[in-house]
Amino acid sequence: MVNSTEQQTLEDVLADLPKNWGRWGDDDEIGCLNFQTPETVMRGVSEVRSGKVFTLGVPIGSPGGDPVWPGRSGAMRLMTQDRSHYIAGKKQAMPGGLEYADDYITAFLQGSSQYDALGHTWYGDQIYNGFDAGTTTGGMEKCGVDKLAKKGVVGRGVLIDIARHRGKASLEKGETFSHEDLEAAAEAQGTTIEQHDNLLIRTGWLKIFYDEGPDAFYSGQFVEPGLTFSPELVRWFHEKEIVSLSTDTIANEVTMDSNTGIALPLHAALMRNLGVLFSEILWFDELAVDCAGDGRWSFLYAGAPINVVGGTGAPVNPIAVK
Ligand code: UVW
Repeated sequence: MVNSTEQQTLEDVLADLPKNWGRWGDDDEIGCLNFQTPETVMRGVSEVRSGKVFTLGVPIGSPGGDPVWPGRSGAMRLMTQDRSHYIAGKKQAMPGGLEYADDYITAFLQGSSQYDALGHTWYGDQIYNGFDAGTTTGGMEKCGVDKLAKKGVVGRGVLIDIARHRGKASLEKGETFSHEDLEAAAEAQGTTIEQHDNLLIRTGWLKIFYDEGPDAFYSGQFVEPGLTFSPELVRWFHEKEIVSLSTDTIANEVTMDSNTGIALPLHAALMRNLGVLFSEILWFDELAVDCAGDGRWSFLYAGAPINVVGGTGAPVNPIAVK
């Protein structure tokens, strides 16, 4: 338990826990994505039964705003030309009469459904695989999201609906769950979390943003519900060799670990030390309803972040095929 006078550090808490540094060589920048092979992709393909497709990305640039980590802002989309430009005589149709509309967005690369690059977070001056944290300066020289984009993430996906398991529309602020809760929910759902899976967890948290609005979502202290740190949980991820972790929250874990007083310890233990891919701000509601309907919670999962050179993360609209 935390000593109330002394702040524990990630160095203390994670010292004896597993790391995958060097496992795939000193140059590796894709971590647990190395577990993805033609065989694991085909294991995902073998889950397809009906051809039903679910897209898991949230809207980008919604008029009501997009859910983002406090301090970031949602995407802004701006038109550079549209029909009004032709009417005003500012643009001429192309030879033959073709006209077109154009726009651009300004957006945090972490500000919508996205994959984090493996170098996105660190402690102790080193990012994943021991690269110097200085390599993040001015752009991700190492472990940028482009490295993940080139390979893409494809394989068996399994959805664990913790909110449904607990009989709630949404988990509450700061509500936690462990790997044991994931296993219990999987058993209740009649599914299994397997080696090399892409693990999707539904908490219902983003529903609050979309159903009740940003004021309700951000009211009071920002403490999302989510997975909570324990040494056993880190070992469970290590043994399961989970490729990617995706949730319908902004940061994939409870914001503040109440036992240690450490913020976002799983970004350190799982992403930085094990190389587990993090994908955040996803939408699982329609998929969850369908899974509850047919009792099948596993599917082919496919997601590739857009290929932003040196990016700390990048948007993705993953697809589940049942
Ligand atoms: C932070 O970087 C704080 O969180 P996220 O991984 O959600 O972008």
